[in-house]
Amino acid sequence: MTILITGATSGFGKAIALKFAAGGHHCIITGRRGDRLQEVADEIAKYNVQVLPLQFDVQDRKAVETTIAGLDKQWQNIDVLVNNAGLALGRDTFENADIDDWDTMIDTNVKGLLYMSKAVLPYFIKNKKGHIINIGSTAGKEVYKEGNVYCASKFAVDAISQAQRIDLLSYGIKVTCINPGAAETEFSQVRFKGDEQKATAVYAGFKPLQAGDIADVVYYCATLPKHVCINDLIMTSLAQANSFYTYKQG
Ligand code: NDP
Ligand code: 8X3
Repeated sequence: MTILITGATSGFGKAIALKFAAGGHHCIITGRRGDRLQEVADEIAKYNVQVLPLQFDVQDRKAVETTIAGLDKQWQNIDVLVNNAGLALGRDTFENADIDDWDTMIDTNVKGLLYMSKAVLPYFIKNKKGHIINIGSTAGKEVYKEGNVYCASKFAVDAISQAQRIDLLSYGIKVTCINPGAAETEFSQVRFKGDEQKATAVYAGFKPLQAGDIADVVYYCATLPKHVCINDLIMTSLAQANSFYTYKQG
C-alpha cells in the first residue's frame, strides 16, 4: 500500500507515517520544515520501504497542485490520503482573537485539506480505489469557550468529510473522519506560540492521548476489508468525556 500523509514532521502525522512504514507500506510525507521532513524520511527508510518527502505549505494552492500533479508514475498509485496537517492558533474570546490567526487556521485546516483532496482525487478515480482519512477533532463536534474559529475549522472538516463520502461513493472511494480529543504533541506549543507553561498546563492532571494512539486507529481504519468503511470516529483519553469536560486530578 502507498499512503500520503500531510503534516508528517511531528505529532500524529509522524506517528502515522512510522506506523505504516513498520507495516511495510510506502510513504509520501509532507510538511513545511525540510530538516524535520528529512529526519522522518530517514527513519522510515530503515523499515525498507520507499519514502518520498515533499516540502510544501498546504495553504499554497499552486504548490499543492503542481507537486501532486507532478508525481512520478511509481508514486501515483496512492491508496490512502491522510489529511492531517493542521493547527490551532491562540485561545481567545471572539472579540479578542487575532484575525490573522483565523486566516491561518481556515487556510490550513479547511482550504489545505480541500486542495490536497482535490489534487489526489484524479489518481483515486483513475485507479478506481482510494481512501481519504481526514483528521477532525472533538472540537469539530462541540464548540468550547475560546475555541471559536479552531472549532469552526474542525466542524468544516466534519461537513467536508460527510460531503466527500456522499459524492465519492460511486467511485468506490472511502472517506473516514477521525476526531481525537486532547493529545500531547506539538499542538499546544504551536497554539500558544511557544509559551511552554501554557502548553504544559493543557495536559496537567490527566493522561492525554499520545500520537501513537491516533496512528493505531488510522492504521486500523485503513487496513479493514475493502467493503468496510469507518465513516466517523471520536476518540479521547479515558479522562475526557467530550470537547469541554476533562476529569483532572490535583
Ligand atoms: P503537531 O503540531 O505536532 O503537528 C502538526 C503537523 O501539521 C506538523 O507536521 C506541521 O508541519 C503540519 N502543518 C501545520 N501547518 C501546515 C501547513 N500550512 N502546511 C503543511 N503542513 C503543516 O500537531 P498534531 O499532530 O497534534 O496535529 C495534527 C492534526 O491533528 C491537526 O489537524 C490538529 O488540528 C489535529 N488534532 C490535534 C489534537 C491534539 O490535541 N493534538 C486533537 C485533535 C485533532 P510543519 O510545521 O513542518 O509544516
Ligand atoms: C485539538 C483538541 O481540545 O484542544 O483539536 O481542541 S482541543
